[in-house]
Amino acid sequence: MSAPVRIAAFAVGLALLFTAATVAGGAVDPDVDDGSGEHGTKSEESAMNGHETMSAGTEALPGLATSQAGYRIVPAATTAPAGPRTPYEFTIVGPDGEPLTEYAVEHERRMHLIVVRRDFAGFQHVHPELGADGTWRVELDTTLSGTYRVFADFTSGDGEAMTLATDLSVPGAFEPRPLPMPVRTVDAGDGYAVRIDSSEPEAGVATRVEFTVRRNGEVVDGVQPYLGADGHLVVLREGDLAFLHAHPQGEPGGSGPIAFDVDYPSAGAYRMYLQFRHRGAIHTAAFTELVGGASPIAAAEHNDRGDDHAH
Ligand SMILES: [Cu+2]
Repeated sequence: MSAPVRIAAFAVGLALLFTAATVAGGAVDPDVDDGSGEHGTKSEESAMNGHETMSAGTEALPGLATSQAGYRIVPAATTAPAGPRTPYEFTIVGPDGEPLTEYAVEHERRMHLIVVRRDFAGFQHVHPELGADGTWRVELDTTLSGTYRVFADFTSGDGEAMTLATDLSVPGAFEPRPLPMPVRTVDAGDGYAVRIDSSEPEAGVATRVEFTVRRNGEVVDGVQPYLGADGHLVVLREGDLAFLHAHPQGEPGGSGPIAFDVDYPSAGAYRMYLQFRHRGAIHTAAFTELVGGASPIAAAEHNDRGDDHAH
């Protein structure tokens, strides 16, 4: 196909996808869908009646709230200077109003802190240290200016598992990055490439997602256990950055692809970060997945812009 023909075909495909997304929009948004196709007034009625607004996929998705079950995340500051090693402190305040000091160990740690800029740039997964007074401390890479989402993933000493989130703003010139296009194989740096394989992702059904790690072209068999599994997967929904828990399949130290079951709560675009350990180092591979009638607008925008944002 010549270049102009390919571009034209791409534009037509885009238009079709845009139409499909517009049509599907009402059907896939649980807050709006009432089956009648009359979205405006009916959804307002539903909201007022309080029914149909808590259908599957909308209730208590992790990572959308600063508080849950009486627990809340309290950052020492909501802004931080730009820099590669920026101190960050926070506490989890319990239902009794006191900083929580008792935590259960999950995936080998008492606290998992996931930090990512709201446009999915600058992903970090760090493990803060707990002070005797309940203050968690860690250093973050805030080199990129903009607003970050900070997810505290933990289980209280009482066994309450939750993901609380808050924003962190870093002043300076903000260069938003469009959502990367979905591709099957991504570069994870240091000679590593990771391929994603999954059945057609569908909202509301556990989707098996498998990752195959290659190093310098050769399949790596037997990655080292990391946080009690062969890999760690963080999945975030575009738009609101809902935080999905992915469940690793198989025993740590297994051979073959690294497998997870992912529960996508809705159609949409998702960014997922696979972390694995090989030869003593942690590597991260980031993927974009489009689930069930997702709008690829943001991804297409990226395609139009090409490598403008590659530094
Ligand atoms: Cu962690």
